[in-house]
Amino acid sequence: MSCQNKKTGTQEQAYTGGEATKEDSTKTNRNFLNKPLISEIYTADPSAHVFNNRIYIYPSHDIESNIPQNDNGDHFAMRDYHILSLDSIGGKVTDHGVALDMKDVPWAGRQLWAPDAAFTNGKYYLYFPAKDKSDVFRIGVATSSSPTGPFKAEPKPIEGSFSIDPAVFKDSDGNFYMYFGGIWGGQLQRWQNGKYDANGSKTDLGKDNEPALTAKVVRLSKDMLHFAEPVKDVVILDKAGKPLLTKDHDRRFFEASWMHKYKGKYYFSYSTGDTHYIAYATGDNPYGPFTYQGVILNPVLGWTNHQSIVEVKNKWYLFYHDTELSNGQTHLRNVKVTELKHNPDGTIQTITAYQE
Ligand code: FUB
Repeated sequence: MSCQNKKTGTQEQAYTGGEATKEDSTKTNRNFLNKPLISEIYTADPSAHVFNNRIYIYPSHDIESNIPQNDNGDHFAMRDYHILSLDSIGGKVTDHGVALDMKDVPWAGRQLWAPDAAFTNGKYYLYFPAKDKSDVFRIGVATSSSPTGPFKAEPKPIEGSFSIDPAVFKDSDGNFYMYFGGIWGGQLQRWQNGKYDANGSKTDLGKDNEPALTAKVVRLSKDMLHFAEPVKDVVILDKAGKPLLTKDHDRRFFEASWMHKYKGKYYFSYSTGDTHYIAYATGDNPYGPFTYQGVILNPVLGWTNHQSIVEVKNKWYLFYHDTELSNGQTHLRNVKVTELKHNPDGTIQTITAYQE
């Protein structure tokens, strides 16, 4: 399957497209806005948190698997997690080595994708998606007494979990919520009847004029190891109050959920996948509905785009990735950080990750 990159006008493939976007960057000779945070290993999907006044980044650890690229994202064949930390933005970045290896996750079959972490009850919790032995994405949890691990995985995935990209948000009242899901390779379209449809399409998401598939949200139990309630839809509305439609590729949810709270408002951000934006929508409570507001990050070099948004010492930062280090190989990414600015009316200034 191929699709059009609306920004560049280049043809590219679903979940692949490395060559097309590489050409785009080299042709236009643009300079990157930020440097990779580390260059010894490939890292992606950075979920950043401040724990005890230090910044910790929980990324995917990209590797060259030599698996051919396809719509399923099989070439994203990651096998472990490394945690990064730094004492301030711009400071030295430490790679703390392997924090969790797939061989120590009893239920996992392949593909450790985008993780996140949380701290409470005196423990650190690492949440991660992986395909189980039946090749169905589930979300697991592992615990540690240290933010950098090593983490010990629970013997089974979280009951009732499915799909990818968990992002765990702590609300001001102490409740934790997990946002998750991803279409295409993330398998969300195969869960439309509440059960996994192994024969469901890889990319068919329903009728163009129907509401788009949504991310999911669920409150976590006090022990952080279970869902405390049934999973709900994260509905994104347009300014007229209508749900975004399947055909609205520029605005509808694809993957990479994140939640941050600013001046009492809830900001749900996400990737639009095949149109490569990081977009956001705002609401009045953790469940939404959320109203679409705009683009946070324009397409980067590489097919995927994935963010986290964190306040550090009274400034806000966007952690993201691109493929500068591998010169556009879409499954070999590197994490970066840049400042994010909220306008006085609460909207977010759009970032382009190249220097003008
Ligand atoms: O890293 C594998 C997948 O690529 C992530 O789960 C998605 O968000 C995309 O970045």
